[in-house]
Amino acid sequence: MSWLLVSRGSWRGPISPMHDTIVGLLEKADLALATCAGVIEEDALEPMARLASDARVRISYPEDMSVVALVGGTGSGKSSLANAICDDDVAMIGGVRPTTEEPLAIAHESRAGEIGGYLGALGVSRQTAVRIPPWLCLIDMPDTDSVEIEHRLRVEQLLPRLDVVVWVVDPEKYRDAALHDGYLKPLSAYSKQFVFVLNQIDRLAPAVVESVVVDLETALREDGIDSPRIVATAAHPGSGPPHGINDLVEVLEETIKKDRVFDKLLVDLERGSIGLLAVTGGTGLDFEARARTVLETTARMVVDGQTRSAIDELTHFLEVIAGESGYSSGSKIRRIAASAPLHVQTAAEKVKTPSSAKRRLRPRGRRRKIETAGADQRDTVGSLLDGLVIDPVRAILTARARANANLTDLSLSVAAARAAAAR
Ligand SMILES: Nc1nc2c(ncn2[C@@H]2O[C@H](COP(=O)(O)OP(=O)(O)OP(=O)(O)O)[C@@H](O)[C@H]2O)c(=O)[nH]1
Ligand SMILES: [Mg+2]
Repeated sequence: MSWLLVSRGSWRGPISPMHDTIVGLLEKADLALATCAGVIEEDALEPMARLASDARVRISYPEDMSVVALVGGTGSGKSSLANAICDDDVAMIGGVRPTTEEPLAIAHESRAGEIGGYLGALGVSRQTAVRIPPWLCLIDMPDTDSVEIEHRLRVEQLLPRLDVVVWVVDPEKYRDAALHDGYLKPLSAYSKQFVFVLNQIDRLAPAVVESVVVDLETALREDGIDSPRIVATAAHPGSGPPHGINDLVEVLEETIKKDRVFDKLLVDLERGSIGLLAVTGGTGLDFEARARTVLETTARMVVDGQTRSAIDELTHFLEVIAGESGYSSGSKIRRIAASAPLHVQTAAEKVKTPSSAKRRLRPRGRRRKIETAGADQRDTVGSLLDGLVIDPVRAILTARARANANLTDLSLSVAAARAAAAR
């Protein structure tokens, strides 16, 4: 992959060609969000809006530095791993659990300033600069299985905004259901951004390590993670130096190499747009033809004095369309359906139909006149109901179709960008 050197005021390192693609996708996301406003409830739009704004913040910071978090249960050895990677005692490790209360960010001395603003935006205020690889910004996180509910919330809040997550497990808890069901299964779409560490292998007989790694791999595959990257380490063994740390750094470097910052954003955007497409999809294509038929039937019923049947016909149609539309469009259409009887009655008042019985008694010439008058009346009723009832529904469906078109465009563009990134 070629890298461009682009000046961005203060130089922040090379910008990947994917940068422009992401900027373009975020513009499409903005457009889609704007057209979804009023079509989809704000609550449903919020995750996508947050995602787009988070992504914008992320790409304004160096893409050749990756924010890598150490995540896992208490006592698995996250802080010990951070220390071993830095070859320094930056993080407190301990026997009193949970030890790490607040996330601690660790970056290279020469580059800490470049990423500090992003860490601040993530709410990571404890930051330290040491000699770790310059492409790495490590975050030692509080535990995921904590009795301290705040720890869990912190981790869950940060997870979507990290570039790479290192899941640290130990030989006892690597099959912990809370980890697999609570985190890994729901997050398996992001597995390209995951690295797994089986720590504390010094506590296992050497002959057993391999089988535990295989068992962990099986558990991860069951979570939907196809090719998990697993590294076996001893960050702070009972005796001797740490083990497997270089392997871990190598795997991290490999994971980060290929535009991983962007992979994550693409997965997020794809998930977001597909989720919203499900809300806006479906209805609309044959609406006009169906509406015309219903208006003709309803108008005929009104002119024939069958107001009750006309009301039933029209409201039934609106209920069907509301059901097909669902979500907030559905409830808006249902509100229109509720006011439809009133409009049908107004239309009936307007044309005051002579009964068909009376019509049959009239002489031929007059009857023809009445038939013409009936057609006029049907037109009057039809266009009245079209304006009062069908038009507002049409407006709702048009807005929905516009939102759907923009979301489709976004999701197709994201899929194309993902395919290009995979090549
Ligand atoms: N034997 C052995 N002990 C380890 C290893 N790594 C860490 N420990 C010990 O495990 C305990 C917990 O380590 P920490 O690094 O504090 O664990 P943590 O995951 O940061 O824990 P929290 O901050 O509570 O989430 C400490 O007593 C460490 O000395 C290892 O590889 N082998
Ligand atoms: Mg810790």
